[in-house]
Amino acid sequence: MAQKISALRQEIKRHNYNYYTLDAPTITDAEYDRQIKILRELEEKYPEYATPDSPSLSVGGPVLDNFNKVTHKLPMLSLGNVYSKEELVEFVERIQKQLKNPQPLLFCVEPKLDGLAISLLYEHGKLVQAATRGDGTIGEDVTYNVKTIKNIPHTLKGNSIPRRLEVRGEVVMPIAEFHAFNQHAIAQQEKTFVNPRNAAAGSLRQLDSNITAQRPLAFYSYGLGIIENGSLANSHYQRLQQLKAWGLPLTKEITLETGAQGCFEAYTRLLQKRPTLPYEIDGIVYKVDDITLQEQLGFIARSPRWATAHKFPAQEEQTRLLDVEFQVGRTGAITPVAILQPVFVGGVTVSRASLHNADEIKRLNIKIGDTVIIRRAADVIPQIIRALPSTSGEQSREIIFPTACPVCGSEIERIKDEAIARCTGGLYCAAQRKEAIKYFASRKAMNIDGLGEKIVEQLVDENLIHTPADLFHLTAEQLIPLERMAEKKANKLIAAISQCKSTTFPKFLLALGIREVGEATARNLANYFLTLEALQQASIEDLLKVDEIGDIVAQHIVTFFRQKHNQEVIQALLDTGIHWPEIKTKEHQAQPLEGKTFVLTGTLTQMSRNEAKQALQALGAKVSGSVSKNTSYVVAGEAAGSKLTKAQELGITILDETEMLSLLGSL
Ligand code: 5U1
Repeated sequence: MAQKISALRQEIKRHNYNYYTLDAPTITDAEYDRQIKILRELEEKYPEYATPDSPSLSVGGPVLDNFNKVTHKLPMLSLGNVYSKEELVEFVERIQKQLKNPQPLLFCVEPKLDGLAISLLYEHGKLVQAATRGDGTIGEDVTYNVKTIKNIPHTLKGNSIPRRLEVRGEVVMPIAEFHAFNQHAIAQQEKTFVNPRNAAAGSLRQLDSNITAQRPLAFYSYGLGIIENGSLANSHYQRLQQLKAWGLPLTKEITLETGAQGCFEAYTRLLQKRPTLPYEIDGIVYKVDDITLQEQLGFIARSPRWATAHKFPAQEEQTRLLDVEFQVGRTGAITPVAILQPVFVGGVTVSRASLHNADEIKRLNIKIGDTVIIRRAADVIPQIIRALPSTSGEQSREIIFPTACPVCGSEIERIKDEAIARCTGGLYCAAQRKEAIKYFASRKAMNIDGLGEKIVEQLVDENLIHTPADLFHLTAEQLIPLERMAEKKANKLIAAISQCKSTTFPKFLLALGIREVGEATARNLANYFLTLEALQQASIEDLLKVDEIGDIVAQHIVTFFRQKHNQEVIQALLDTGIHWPEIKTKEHQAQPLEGKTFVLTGTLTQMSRNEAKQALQALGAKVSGSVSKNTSYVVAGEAAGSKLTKAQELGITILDETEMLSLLGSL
């Protein structure tokens, strides 16, 4: 029986390879499904023959509470962009100059898939871990989900596979599968996805991998991370071909091109081919093919100098401007919003677009009834870029900016030299109250789980709350009559409101919604003043001593704390029992690099050596001028010389600038 099961597994794996990697299936889907079914039945009957890499396990793993974090040993970088042939030529010339090599360079050219970047770690040829890119340094462990993607091999095939091998690439939902999935969802009255990218991301971030298993995802490799105990070709193109030989999927459109001209021709070809490709792409990637040259070129910030993405032109569509609504924001800012005849552009249906302010309306010279051009580049909010002049005729109607707030009727003021017009109603204005409370409850502020926008709007409309402090006096009985609110949900929300009372000082400060005080400023303020009382009493001069606070922000802060109703709301919030742990003074702050000695060598590109020294010292590190066996890390910038060689001889850990920055960022 063991032999029969093993043979069936081999056969199914071969079909997977033929179907997903070679795009050349040799059996029908129905026959494939039948074989999987037989294998599952046999494995159930004979559990003693179960193996962890069985193709039957490609569907489903345990349901998780949340994803574990994975630190990428080598950061997952992002790509710089070029948008024109001129910028491409400049990119190539820059490289040639740096390499002091006027000869035409060879580039590996690949489609840039519009999906989700992922890292696959193979040990002894077995897939042991899969992680999302995350912030480039820390991603999420999505191993169970990735194992359900049919064209990802659980075991590599062939010879000379490095002992550890990290493969990087993109997970996508192919366009045809995306449409089929959505059609099915519509028929079942289930949620649809707005575009293939969202579908891929949403499917991969499921805690239940059985759900991921039902989503038609595919993976395509584009590079490597860690390579241990193995040698690979010195050409990026050859390395990709080697991945293919080991069973990893590649896109079909990868080519080798010479110089900027060759790259541009590939760009033109791919742009033409774009509508016929099975997956969505948003550009093309050019990579210096020679790995030694890549290493010489190095990185700038979090992008390699040896590669760039050439974005395809943003996607544009035309539609009609049906009306303009005026929205009132948290700080009273009045934003004109275009109401559009719905139009499918850049992968989503767009029916509204911000017109930003009165100046923008003037600049665009648009009227209600005009035909307008909407642009929605990948991942960017839709924009009206112009009106078509021929259609601005008699039926068009002028857009009139209101002089009174559309929500509370208060006067609208526009401060000289400011583009934004504001309602002067303050917390008298229901719109501002709603936005202030939504902001207070938001994830980055007090993080009240379950207090969505619709609930806040109802609570304000029903006069159940006027300020954020009122949230803490709500009862489940008051919530139950609200729309789509049952007893269980109401109790859960009351518990979440109560739970949020335990917070941090920066989050509380952020939640107050002081103008221009975002997360970073709130953190700086908290670290400087340590207590709310000290901050409340701060003068403009005191505030200007805080990192990155200028005149305008300082003025907003002072004005905020001076206002009586703000003082009352703060007191009411504190009276509910909101509290946070004391902030430690600089001297008491953790010194995570205490006991470590760093040596800086070579030229750093993103900060001066002195800045790097100060940043390291601030975390407790010692920075020395010479390498010895007591050195913990050597940070090697560009053109590092004898210190780097000595560090290599002594086996000391060497960090490049990017790795040092991620280390600093992670502490
Ligand atoms: N095809 C392709 N996409 N892509 C994305 N190659 C590629 N390379 C990338 C990224 C972010 O980064 C490496 C050059 C580091």
